[in-house]
Amino acid sequence: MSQTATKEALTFEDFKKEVLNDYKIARISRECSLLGRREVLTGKAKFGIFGDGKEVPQLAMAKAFQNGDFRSGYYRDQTFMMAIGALNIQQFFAGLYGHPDIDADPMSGGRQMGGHFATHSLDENGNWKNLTQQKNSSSDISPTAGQMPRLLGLAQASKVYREIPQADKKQLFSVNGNEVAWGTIGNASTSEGLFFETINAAGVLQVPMVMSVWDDMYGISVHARYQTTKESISEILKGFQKEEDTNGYEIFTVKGWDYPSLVDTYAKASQIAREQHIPVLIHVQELTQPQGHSTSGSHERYKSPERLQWETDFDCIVKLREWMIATNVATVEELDQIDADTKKEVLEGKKAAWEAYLNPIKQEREEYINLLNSIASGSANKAYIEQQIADLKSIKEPIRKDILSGARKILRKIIGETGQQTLGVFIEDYFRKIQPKFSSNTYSESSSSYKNVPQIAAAYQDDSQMVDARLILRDNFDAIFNKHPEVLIFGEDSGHIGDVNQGLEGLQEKFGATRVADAGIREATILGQGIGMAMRGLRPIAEIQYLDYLLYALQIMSDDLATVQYRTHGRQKAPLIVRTRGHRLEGIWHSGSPMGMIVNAVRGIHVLVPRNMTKAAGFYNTLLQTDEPALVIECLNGYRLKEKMPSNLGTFTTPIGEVETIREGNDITVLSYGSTLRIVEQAAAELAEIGIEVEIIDAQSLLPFDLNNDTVKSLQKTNRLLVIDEDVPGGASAYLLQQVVEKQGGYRYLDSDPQTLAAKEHRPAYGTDGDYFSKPSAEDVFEKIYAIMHEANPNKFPGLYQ
Ligand SMILES: Cc1ncc(C[n+]2csc(CCOP(=O)(O)OP(=O)(O)O)c2C)c(N)n1
Ligand SMILES: [Mg+2]
Repeated sequence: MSQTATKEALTFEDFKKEVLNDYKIARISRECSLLGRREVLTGKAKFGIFGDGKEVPQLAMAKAFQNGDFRSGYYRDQTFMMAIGALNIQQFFAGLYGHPDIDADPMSGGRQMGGHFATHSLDENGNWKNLTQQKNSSSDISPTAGQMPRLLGLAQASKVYREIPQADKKQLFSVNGNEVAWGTIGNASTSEGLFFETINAAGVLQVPMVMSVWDDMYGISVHARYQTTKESISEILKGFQKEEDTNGYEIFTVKGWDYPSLVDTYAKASQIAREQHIPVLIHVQELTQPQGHSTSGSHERYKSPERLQWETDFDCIVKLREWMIATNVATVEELDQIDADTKKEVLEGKKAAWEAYLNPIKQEREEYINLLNSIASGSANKAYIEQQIADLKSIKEPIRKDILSGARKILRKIIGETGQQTLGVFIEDYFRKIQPKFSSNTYSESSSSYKNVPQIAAAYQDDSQMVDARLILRDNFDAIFNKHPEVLIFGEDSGHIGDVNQGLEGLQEKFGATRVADAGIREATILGQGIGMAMRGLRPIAEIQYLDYLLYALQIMSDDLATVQYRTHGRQKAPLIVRTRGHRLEGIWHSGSPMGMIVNAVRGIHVLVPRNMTKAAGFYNTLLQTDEPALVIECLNGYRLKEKMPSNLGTFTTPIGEVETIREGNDITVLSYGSTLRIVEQAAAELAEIGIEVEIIDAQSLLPFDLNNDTVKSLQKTNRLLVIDEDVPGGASAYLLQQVVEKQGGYRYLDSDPQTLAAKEHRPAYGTDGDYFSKPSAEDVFEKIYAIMHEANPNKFPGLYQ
């Protein structure tokens, strides 16, 4: 053989090996899907949604996927995860069973149903790993297209790092911005607004994003003709095609069963996105769903016999196999051997996963039964307990609920017996041990938690000036940008004019249009930009112009941002700061204060409501020292009020989770926050004139609220509580009441009804009278407090309206 021929032969051998390996991964993945479905149908797992029918394009995507890259995808991507080495058979089944251990189920530690994938960006202490040396997947969420906004940010991070390499201080996140963010989405889910919003934004931003649409013509039972105009997403997105002198996309279409074309297309897409930062859309057509959508239904109900036959014929693995035989990559015998081997391998992996899941529980059951036996022997309820033991023993595959629910029932029966204490201790210990498996990591548990941020008060000099409060924010942001190269801010009108209230005035000129940037009117993807960039080590501040428009972003805050740490068991984080401004100003959509809705939707995110701009600036300074996401709501009517300019800009902090007493008094405690405080202060001054001394507490941090229990200490002195805000009745005021009366035990100190004063139930009307008749006024506050005092001491405070 000549040298060239040897080389060619070698290359063919290498190629063959690679394809055979791909085939093997596809087969493993398929076997997992088939066996996974059976595990659900036999009751071992609760629900299954699998990647069968989508294996081959994912192999192609994995080939183009490099270290440092990120995936943001959905539940069909098991083959991809296997191909990049992030998911093995045992882990796949651990996820399906819900094994609540992050080492067994690295995707979520049993918290998410199977099919929701992730890699670990953080080590077990919450410190960043070097993401440039591993293949990364952001953690999936179930709401369809919810992965899209985050994808935009993951892609944008590369662009930012290419331009500002010093933002990657420890070189953990990027090598010259060469990383591609790979999105996957089902054809039907492209109907969601989030998909279109993301597509447009990425076209504007020109970021290295490759969006794959897995098209199987269906979204559960609903055919493409009800989903997509012209039944083709690539067809209708043609206007996004980049032309010579325009921005835009490269758009490819490819058949999902055509292995060589797929490999080719993905290689091209990767290069275009990686090198030129041009987004790419790959419409992968003619995919199938061999087992239907999920374990909850069967596709024979809605697919025609012809369609079902076509799906059998065009199954991507069948086609890959045909191609391998036709091109002499493998013989039928070789492939049959692989099929047989993988079947065995998957079966073994499944068994190992089941045992690893079940054995600890069985062990716990055994220990519990031993304890019960000893309790039974001295119990008047011996027969009952023994029956319980027999019942529990008869369960072939016990779960922890079986143990606990039985134990708690027995406890009620044996009150007063010697075994009561033993069993009580067992139950409490068991909860202490097991509960964290299901409840840890709602907030950061790392050393960068807000709890560890040192407090620094705002400092003033003799000649410190009273200034328009917006200047404090502006100059503090200036200090922040100087101090932290990884910080960037973006939002509607945030760049060129420096935000609608000029809190960023002049900063774009100083720090550049990447760090202080205008964004399109698209709140959900502004939020997503922030999530994705924060997941890649930047410290984004996403600006939502007005609190009233946060609703567009609230879904993604709630579903994605708030759950990042929880759903990854602390192995991913997105320390994004969301900046907005709200509370009373003018009319229905510029006076909103829907704080109850927000605090109930975003547990996992800090919700901070500073009463002035110094407090707000202090919150930003605190947050940049933590690794947690937060929402900061500035007072819309406070930018032009005067505040004293601190001298330690960028340094002073406002504590998270602490209240501040801003007026002392003995008669009643008024708890409030934000813009309402100024009205409360005015009323308090008027009440002082008639001998009622109000203690005013600024909540300032709604999530978390008053961790030192300072409010209840105030109640111990005043014995009266009124919570005032401008949310709807029963909104955040009800939340605060629950915190003080129930959580802090405030009811014990009350001599009067605890009450709330909120805005009207409707949205605030326009104009000064609209405000007066919609939101609490100083007179409302005065009279509400007066009425409480009247009830307590009618002689001293005769009724106002008789
Ligand atoms: C926002 C939202 N609405 C509805 C659902 C329920 N749901 C889950 S998957 C799905 C169909 C998705 O179809 P497609 O995007 O084509 O993906 P495929 O499953 O076909 O791969 C629906 C309606 C959901 N998860 N999220
Ligand atoms: Mg589909």
